[in-house]
Amino acid sequence: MQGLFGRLWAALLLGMLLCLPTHAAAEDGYQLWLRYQPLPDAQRAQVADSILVLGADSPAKGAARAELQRGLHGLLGKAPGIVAKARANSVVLARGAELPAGLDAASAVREQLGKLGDEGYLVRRAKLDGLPVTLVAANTDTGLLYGSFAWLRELQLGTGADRVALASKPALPLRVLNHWDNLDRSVERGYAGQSIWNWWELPHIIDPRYTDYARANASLGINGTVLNNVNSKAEVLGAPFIAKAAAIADVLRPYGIRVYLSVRWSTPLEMKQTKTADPLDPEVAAWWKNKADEIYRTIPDFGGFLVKANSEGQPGPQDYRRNHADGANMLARAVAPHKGIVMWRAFVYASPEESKAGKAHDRAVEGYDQFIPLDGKFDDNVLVQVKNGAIDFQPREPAHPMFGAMPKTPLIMEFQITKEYLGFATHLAYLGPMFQETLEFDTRIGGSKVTVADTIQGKQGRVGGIAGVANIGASRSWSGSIFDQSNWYVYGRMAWDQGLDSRAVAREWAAQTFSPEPKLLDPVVNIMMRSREAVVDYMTPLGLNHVMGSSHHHGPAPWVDNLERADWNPIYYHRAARDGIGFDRTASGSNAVAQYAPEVARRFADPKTTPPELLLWFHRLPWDYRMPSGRTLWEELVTRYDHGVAEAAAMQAEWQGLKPFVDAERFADTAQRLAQQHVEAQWWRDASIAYFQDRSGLPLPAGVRKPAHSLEHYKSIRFPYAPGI
Ligand code: GCW
Repeated sequence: MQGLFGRLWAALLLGMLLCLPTHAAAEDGYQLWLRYQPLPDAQRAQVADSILVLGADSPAKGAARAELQRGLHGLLGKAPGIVAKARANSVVLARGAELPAGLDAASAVREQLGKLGDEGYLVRRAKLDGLPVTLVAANTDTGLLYGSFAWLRELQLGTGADRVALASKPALPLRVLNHWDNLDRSVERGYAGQSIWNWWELPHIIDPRYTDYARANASLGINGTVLNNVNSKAEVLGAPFIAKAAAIADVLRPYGIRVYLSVRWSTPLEMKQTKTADPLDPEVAAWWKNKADEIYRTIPDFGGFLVKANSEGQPGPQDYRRNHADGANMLARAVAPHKGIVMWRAFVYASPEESKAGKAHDRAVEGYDQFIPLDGKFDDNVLVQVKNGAIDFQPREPAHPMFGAMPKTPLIMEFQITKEYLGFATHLAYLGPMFQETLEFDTRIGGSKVTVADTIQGKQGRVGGIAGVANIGASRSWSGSIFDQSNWYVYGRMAWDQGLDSRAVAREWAAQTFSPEPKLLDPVVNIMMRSREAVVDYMTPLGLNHVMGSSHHHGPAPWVDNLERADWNPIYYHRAARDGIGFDRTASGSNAVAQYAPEVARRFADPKTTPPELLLWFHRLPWDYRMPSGRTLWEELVTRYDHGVAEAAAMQAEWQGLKPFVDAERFADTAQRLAQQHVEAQWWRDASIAYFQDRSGLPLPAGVRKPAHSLEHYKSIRFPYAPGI
């Protein structure tokens, strides 16, 4: 009996212990990179324990002060005082116009602020009334908020308070997230749970999470968010949804974030308030003007509209034989009186005529073909939003030829942060190197170096921008996995500064997300930096693309050949047969290479000068084509698949070594995902090799492992309930 009681007691005690909130239990990823863990003793010196905010109060200053309070409380273990007069080491927030008389460096600060624009900031040590302080200065309250976040970031990275000296401003004025969130809270291509926007409960019930969302974005300098899916619905522009959007805008405003809406072209027609959606019809234009006025009455700083028109079944001006400029300009005129903008997407892949004629074409040339003739025809407040590559967010694409080809039109870069084609939230793939690769791509427009980043900086006094399709959802970790948070992070950091190095950003993110301990940082950064290339290798090596499962895009399906449109089928993209593989985009094929500047076109026109990573994107080659490695194309392809799988295994092994440095919860979650990634990498490799071997009719190179199953087996796998569709 006693034994049984003893055991019961022990079980009860254990149960109680397990229920106690422990430090590790809090590490579910919710805090993102804003964890503010206690600083080591050596680093505490001169970190402020008091905050002095100068000048008139404002919501943005309030947000900055609240973040400093939260951050310093975490870093120092005690709440900082809010003071009315500087104390030793106070952190002092002041706009240029509010710099106090007793500040020793005032004129130098003013001079520097002169170069930092509306959103830039300055953080430096200074003396105020003879006392050493940390000064955060900016020209606007939003700048002060950004400066506060930047200072907290430096402290989290381990920089001593006396050594922090920052001056920064964003290159691009428009740094936005695109949510593909539907009104029923499902998220197109979302792998992190439902939409964070609880449309049903809005506008009366405000989830505190909206504020944490705003904080996370403001910490990176993201200053706009498109709340709803580009596959939009007319209801978005009904009064109830405008009120909901207004409630979100109220929460985001202090954080310098404007809201935008995706609008459906045919809205007035569907609402039965006009008889057509022809952009040149005065009744239609008047409807949009009234609608814009109505929105601005409730959201005075509303950003504007994002539009997906005549793309993938969405209605648009071409339905009325008008072009994209006709459509964009009509909307632009509706928002122009309120200083709003229109972001018009260039993701189109066939004109109506061509679809009708069933003409064989190259999907990669469509955006350029439809938009380049319109250069110079867009109103001043229209920006054309271009995906990073000409097909569709593949693991690797060459930069879209539209960058650099529209000298009179400001462009927005559209990256996809959510990993629709890179393993959802299961696979670890840090996208920093991919973003960097595109931004650094040399368009050679005009014969000298002009990077893609240069081409989005705005033209002729008109601003450019950058957009990222969000990977944010209602899951506790926001992004579905811890490492997917790094993709939100690196997007935001590169949106602020396109010159940042992806490795440095990975380090920054990892230091804040886990710890600045080098024994942890080096391996984590190593895993991150090899991860995207691993995915490319086991999914789409050598420039292959669009070989994923139909519609959900999960897993390999290079064999698919029966979809309604030719250019939805994987076989359209890889063209593998007995005599070779790849898409000929040279003059003997679609001549898509001619859309690049001559120097770039020349490089891509010749397989010998095309980087192997893009070989089959531009060329159709025989299986025995000799690669720079000395291997045949077939051998090289198999080698790359194997390499991708080996990399997935190596990432998994490296993570195992990190157990002593990572809290149990995040360690286990990541370990499970890496294990599953390895399994799926094998599957990708096996199914792809089985299929391409069937096409090429070639034996496997010596020593290469046979696929685990028959091709028929891989073809039979179905995923009727995959997420994100
Ligand atoms: O990548 C494709 C996606 C669609 C998406 C479309 C687009 C929002 O598969 O889900 O639709 O691109 O960018 O419009």
